[in-house]
Amino acid sequence: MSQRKVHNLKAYRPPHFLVEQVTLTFELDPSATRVEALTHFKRHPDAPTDAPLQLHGEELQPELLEIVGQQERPHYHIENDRLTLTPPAESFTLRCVTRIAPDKNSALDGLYISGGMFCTQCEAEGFRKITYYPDRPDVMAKFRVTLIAEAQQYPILLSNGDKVATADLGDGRHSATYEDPYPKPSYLFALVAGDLALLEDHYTTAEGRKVTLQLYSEHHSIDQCGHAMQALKKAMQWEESRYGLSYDLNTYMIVAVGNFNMGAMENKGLNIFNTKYVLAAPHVATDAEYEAVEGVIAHEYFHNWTGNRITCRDWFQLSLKEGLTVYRDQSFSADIVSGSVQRIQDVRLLRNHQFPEDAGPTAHPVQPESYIEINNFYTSTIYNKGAEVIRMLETLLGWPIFRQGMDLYVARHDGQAATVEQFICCMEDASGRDLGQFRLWYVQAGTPELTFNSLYYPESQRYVLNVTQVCPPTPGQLSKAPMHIPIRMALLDPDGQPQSLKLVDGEQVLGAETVLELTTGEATYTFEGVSKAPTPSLMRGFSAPVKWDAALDREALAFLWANDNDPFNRWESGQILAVETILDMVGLTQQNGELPDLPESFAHAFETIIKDGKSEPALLALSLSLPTTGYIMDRMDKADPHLVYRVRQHVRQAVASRFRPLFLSLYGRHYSDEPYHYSPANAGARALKNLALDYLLENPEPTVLALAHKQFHQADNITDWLGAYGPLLRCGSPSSSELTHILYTRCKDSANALDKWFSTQVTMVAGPEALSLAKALTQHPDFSWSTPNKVRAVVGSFSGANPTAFHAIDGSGYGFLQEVIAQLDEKNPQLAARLCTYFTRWRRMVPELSQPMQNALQRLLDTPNLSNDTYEIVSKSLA
Ligand code: 0A1
Ligand code: ZN
Repeated sequence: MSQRKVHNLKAYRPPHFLVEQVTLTFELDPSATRVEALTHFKRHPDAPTDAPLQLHGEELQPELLEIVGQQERPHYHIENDRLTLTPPAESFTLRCVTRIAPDKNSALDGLYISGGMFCTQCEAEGFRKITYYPDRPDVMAKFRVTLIAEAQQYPILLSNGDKVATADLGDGRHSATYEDPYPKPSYLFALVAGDLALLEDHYTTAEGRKVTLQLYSEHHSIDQCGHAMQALKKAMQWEESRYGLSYDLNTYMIVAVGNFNMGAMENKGLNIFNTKYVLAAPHVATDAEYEAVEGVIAHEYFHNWTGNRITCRDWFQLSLKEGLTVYRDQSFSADIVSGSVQRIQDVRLLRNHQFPEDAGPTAHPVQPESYIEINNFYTSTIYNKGAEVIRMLETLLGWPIFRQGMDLYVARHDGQAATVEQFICCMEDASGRDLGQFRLWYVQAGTPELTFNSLYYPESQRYVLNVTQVCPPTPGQLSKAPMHIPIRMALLDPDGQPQSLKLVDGEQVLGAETVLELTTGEATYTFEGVSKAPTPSLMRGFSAPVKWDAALDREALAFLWANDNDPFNRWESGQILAVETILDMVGLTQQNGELPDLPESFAHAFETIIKDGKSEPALLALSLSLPTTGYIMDRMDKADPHLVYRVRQHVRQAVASRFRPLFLSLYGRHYSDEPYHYSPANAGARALKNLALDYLLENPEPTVLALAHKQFHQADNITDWLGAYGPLLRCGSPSSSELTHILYTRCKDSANALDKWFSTQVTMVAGPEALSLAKALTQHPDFSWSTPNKVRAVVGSFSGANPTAFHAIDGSGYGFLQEVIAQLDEKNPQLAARLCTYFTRWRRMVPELSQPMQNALQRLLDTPNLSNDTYEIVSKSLA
């Protein structure tokens, strides 16, 4: 790691020069775009008078560099992607001309071309690939941007802010000039030029200002933008009513691009989106994607306040905008879809991605201390754990005070580049509380583990709850201090009703549910007046991002699965029961060499749930889903994916045959011939119906096969096509290749639909065949290594969603991924580095797998000219 530059939070220093105004002129040409930057610098009031000006610039050469109004050329030198210049005065304007080749930019960072249009991605450090500039978020400037391009090929020219001028240049080219009145860091700069179709609408803000909403996409997909437009309007309205914050420019633009490394980007007034999170039509997007479009549209919109108006001082503060914005988009989705379903999905995401990250070699705090490549830190820890930390603040302070803290944050820091510390100070000032210990959530990595123990004393009607917390060591942090953990809890009576709570020596009766605040390594709470032996319902709503052992027996878990009035805990209890049952069966299989029968206790509990007529269908679908192979593996010291997969499948088959009539009836009840219409209720019904079909196809006898074929042939939407096609493929139905062909013809005109055609195949075909299929699909004419969505669809799905194929005992799956990463690293380091995360769990695998996984990582480390991105993940994984 020694040769690579490490960036440290402790080394933060304010910039020597600030930028008041930057005027950019782009003469757009795919292979030779000319960029002229006129940047007006002013010395920072606290900077030493002899401090030089330092600008970032990567893969650039200045064609011209001069101080405006000065004859002689300035003294400068360029070293290690930095241009250092002796400033001529306290304030001056620098003219800099660079020439760049967007058509060669395969990293999709900076200015590049996607589907024939010019577009940009400047977060985190892409702007320095466009021109020399202080490319750091604490330098906020007003931008004026002129775009010049061939009028015929690029009729649409867009940049941040308001369009203030247009011109026909008379030589076949035209221009447009934009001004953004809000000072912003360079990472929020964006431009787009292309032949795009437009969907336009309007929104009137709470103050009565009319905002024009524009959604741009390629012509053939503009009719798929309506859902995103509705989502945008809902998000604008929601933020006004929940936070009193309105949009601040005249126009809000969103452009959908096919080649994009991430989900979307919140550039001021001009969001650029991966098409996956904009386009929605019944034959193109699944129900889950309809929901994701709403969530991501809202996320980017909410960044306008939490990210753009108030940005980050430096990249160590990334979670200041990301954790907070994820928390806000999750609350939005909870309000427009379903609070309980949203919560369960958010927790599943956290457990499947963030928990393994926190338990592995790349674990880092929500506020990291150091990094080699900032692009590696757009992680589940920064985003999802960051959101949980904000949510805990809301839990601890209560919504009204939390909202006052938010108001204070906006009032104090609007227009600034702020820090996590400043955010917490606002919450302290609004609440009058000391959040000193709470700050540990930002600086300590690792997932705390709670252990509960309890005893009921019927004579005294007292209930004693003891809890301990420990946080396992993580790289660079061997011991941890106790955290401030909110424990939302209730005590349920035998009818499942919460009993009212009163702590011994406590002044007040706490009501039916309370939040205990654990601040020490161990604490004991004694409740009095508990008239009936209770079942504790702990960590309700997943009140903290921790693991816990509630020390409940199977009977209590089954009771909670059926009766807890907290929907999250109802689901959670079923998951724990399933994990414990499967792990027991794994143990027995290891001992006896054969699969044991499904325990009756689990079957009974499952039957109660499947017969539950009260729960909303979406919730029931989640409740009946077994934990993923990955999640179960995370509970083992040394994980064997093949064994876990086998046992999990065995449980699925056992449940499926035992409850066949019940699944058939669920299927029938939720089947609909109505034309597709997305709504949370319809999506829930389809989810439950497709879950039933998925179970039924574990035993593919003729009636069930007929149902699946009928659905596949008659449905008018991709959710139902895949709901039938995926399990048919898994069960090896003889019709598979014909269905694959039919599905291809239905999907071939939509890149996003095709992505699912690719990914379903590599996910559902089990065993060694999957690898040859994945390899063959990378040769398919519709596959492209330059499109991250395609790489994720094939290579990502193979590595992340097909455990038996990826973890093939001969190491062939690892070899495939390793070769792909090594090749991709030259073209697109960000994408390559993300794929490395499939290797990071190697130490926790059984030896026959951890060795070949380690070897694959070592081969990667030995690859010449490895990017910083891939180097950082690989070297940390091996350390
Ligand atoms: N800020 C965006 C995500 C994003 C981050 C990095 C990118 O390139 C390295 C691109 C997008 C968001 O949170 O939506
Ligand atoms: Zn974000």
